[in-house]
Amino acid sequence: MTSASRPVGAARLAGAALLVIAAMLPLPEAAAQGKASKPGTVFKDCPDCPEMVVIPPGKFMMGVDGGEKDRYEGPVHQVSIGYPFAAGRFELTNGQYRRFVEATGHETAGTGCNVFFGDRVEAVAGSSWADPSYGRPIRDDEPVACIRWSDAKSYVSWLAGKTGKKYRLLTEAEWEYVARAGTTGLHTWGDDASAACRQANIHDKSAEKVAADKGIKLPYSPAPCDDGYPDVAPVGKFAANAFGLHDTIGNVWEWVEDCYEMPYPARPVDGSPQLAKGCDRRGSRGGSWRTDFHRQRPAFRGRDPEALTSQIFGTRIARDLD
Ligand SMILES: [Ca+2]
Ligand SMILES: [Ca+2]
Repeated sequence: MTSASRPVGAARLAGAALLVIAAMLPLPEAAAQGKASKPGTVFKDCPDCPEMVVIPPGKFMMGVDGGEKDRYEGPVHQVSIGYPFAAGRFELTNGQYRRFVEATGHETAGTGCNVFFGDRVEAVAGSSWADPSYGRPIRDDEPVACIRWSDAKSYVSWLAGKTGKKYRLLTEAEWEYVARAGTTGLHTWGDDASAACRQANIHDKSAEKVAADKGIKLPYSPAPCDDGYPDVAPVGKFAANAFGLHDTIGNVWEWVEDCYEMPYPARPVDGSPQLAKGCDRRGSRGGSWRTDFHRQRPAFRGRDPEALTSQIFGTRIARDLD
């Protein structure tokens, strides 16, 4: 079900209206510069910069004492984030990434992006963020995909230079904190799996039907609901979480700063990234429109080589407050 056709509560409508009004008004100077650390404040540092949301300091329990074979997600440990920061309200979009590429001439190298063809994945020569092989042109309001971890890093470095602000990737702990947004269960939508399609563009019944119509039996089961998007969705089509962020779970995986280390080391537990033990793989979080439903959890830890490009891999940026 799309947001356009979904019944919307009065409170949500009021919230959306406020955001629209806020977007139309000149930003107060403090907010425009990110100095207003009131949680939930939405700001951007230039007219076409990504919208950022102020996230409050807080504590949460990171991880799950379980996971798939060889993918232990624990030990569960308390993380104390003692500072406010800003996180992208949405995944980084094609339009935002395009401005970076046009300004810098940055090239995404590689042999081609990994693309899904039914039940198999194949690197397609010539495919790239500009053409992730959707079989149609990309839209500026869709999340950028087919970017390497290093491309995401190059983007935030450029944006930091352009704005004079401390843009960076989210750390793995920060990502789980903002994705949980106060929830403590396995899934952010609770125990009712059919509720997933109101929150996230995930592998759903619409995706299963598109595959079935082509005679393809996918290797894993969809969510027991229809989210209206068999493949990637424009950002912000699904409900925001309690921090005001959209699409943390689903749509595209989001590269984070950390080196993947399993199990979690004893440190850090203060929101900073785990970089001490080497980076043969980087963290990626949240699942995607083409991910097994059981991985669509805030604690699930993607782990992939920095140079990987995939049709279902993008990012979400962060920024230190002044
Ligand atoms: Ca979907
Ligand atoms: Ca996502």
